[in-house]
Amino acid sequence: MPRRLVSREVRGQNTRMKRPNFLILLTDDQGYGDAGCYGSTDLQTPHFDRLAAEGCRFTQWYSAAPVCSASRAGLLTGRSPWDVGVPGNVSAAWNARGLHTDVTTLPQYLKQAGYRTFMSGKWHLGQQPDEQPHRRGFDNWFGFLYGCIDYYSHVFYWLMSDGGLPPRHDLWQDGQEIYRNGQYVTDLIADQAIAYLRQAKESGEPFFLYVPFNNPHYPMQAPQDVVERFAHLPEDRKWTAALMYTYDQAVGRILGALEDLGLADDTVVFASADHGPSRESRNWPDGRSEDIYRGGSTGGLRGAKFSVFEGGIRVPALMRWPGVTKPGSVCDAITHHADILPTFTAAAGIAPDDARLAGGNLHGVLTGEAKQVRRHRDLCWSYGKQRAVRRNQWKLVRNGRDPDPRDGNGEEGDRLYNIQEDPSERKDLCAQHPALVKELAAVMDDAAPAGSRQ
Ligand SMILES: [Ca+2]
Repeated sequence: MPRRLVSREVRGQNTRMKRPNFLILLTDDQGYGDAGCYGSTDLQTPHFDRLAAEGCRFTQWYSAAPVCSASRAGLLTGRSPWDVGVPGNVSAAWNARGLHTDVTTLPQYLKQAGYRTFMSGKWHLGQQPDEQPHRRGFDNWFGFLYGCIDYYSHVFYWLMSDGGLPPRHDLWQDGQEIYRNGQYVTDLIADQAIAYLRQAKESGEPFFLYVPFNNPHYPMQAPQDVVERFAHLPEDRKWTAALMYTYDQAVGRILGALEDLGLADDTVVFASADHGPSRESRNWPDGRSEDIYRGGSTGGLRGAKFSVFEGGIRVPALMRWPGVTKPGSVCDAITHHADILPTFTAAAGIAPDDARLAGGNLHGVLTGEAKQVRRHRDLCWSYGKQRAVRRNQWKLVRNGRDPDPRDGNGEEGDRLYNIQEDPSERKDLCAQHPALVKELAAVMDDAAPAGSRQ
């Protein structure tokens, strides 16, 4: 263990951290098995893994949804995505609307507590002028508004032959279009985050820095020398490995800056993913439409992106909170993106008392004082016709879908699984526990009624 880490822990224990800074690092389509600290042996993620060694690794962390926009809506509002206008992905259509503008976001809450706020990376919660990050709680921001961009030209594209849209340049600073043609966007996102850390250090004010990367989302682009590092892997895994590598290098630079600036002791770092890996054929760099892409790993869980099975919503998650999390600790509690807002706002001293919040404060499970997170109701998911609800070891899944045809098409109707004994969700126990099924179905119907928008 490096010497400076030891000294930081000692200081963290002796001086109770007041109003910590918050840093969120988010990946796009990183599966539960896509990191060394989650069992991968072929990826290289030493900086991400270092957060696990220095903080807490979660084994049952859930994203708010199996798609980009809805997941981010849950993370940044603490509410159910379909409850805040984002039941699925925000469309790129010119007149599409995103996250409801009357919903208070995490950066807005933190600004009420005197925090500075900055975003560097992907937004995907609404591209209209009143929906952009600087109108939704971020003092300043850098990045892109749509679901993904070319890593070098920063053009949003969707194959025209796939019912898509014409290419559109999508790189912005505080709502003004900027051009950084030829520069790898992962590096640009890290550069902006590091520049912001320097400013924040100078100001002496507490800050919230949100860094949602494009990686390892398509288009699969990385410097040639990085791709060649993974040339020995299967073709699809090679690309995911390259994109996870460039992400990890960026994380290393940001964490290094945090330490060099003397901010690490006072900063809570949370690193996670928006949802499980993508099986979409457009992941293939050559645009092959007939081949399922299996470059991302769910770590053996069923499902993937677009599915409420575990592989679609259970994600890697690490938290380093000096003085709160123990180095190298593992948390098995059921935890969720919506827990971030209640946790961070409480630490900032402004916990909102809102029954519409889907999450609860993580502090107790982080210190070991509590076994479970207290929430207003059981955690629910809704995407299209799919529904899921989790209570203790039980998970009820309705119309669960398998995005990889190799696994079948999923099943219509309700299925009850014991996630502790059957994490791959294969053994339906509805017949054995009819009363529980009825109870969980009622929770699910109440949270996300059938017919609610996708
Ligand atoms: Ca995504």
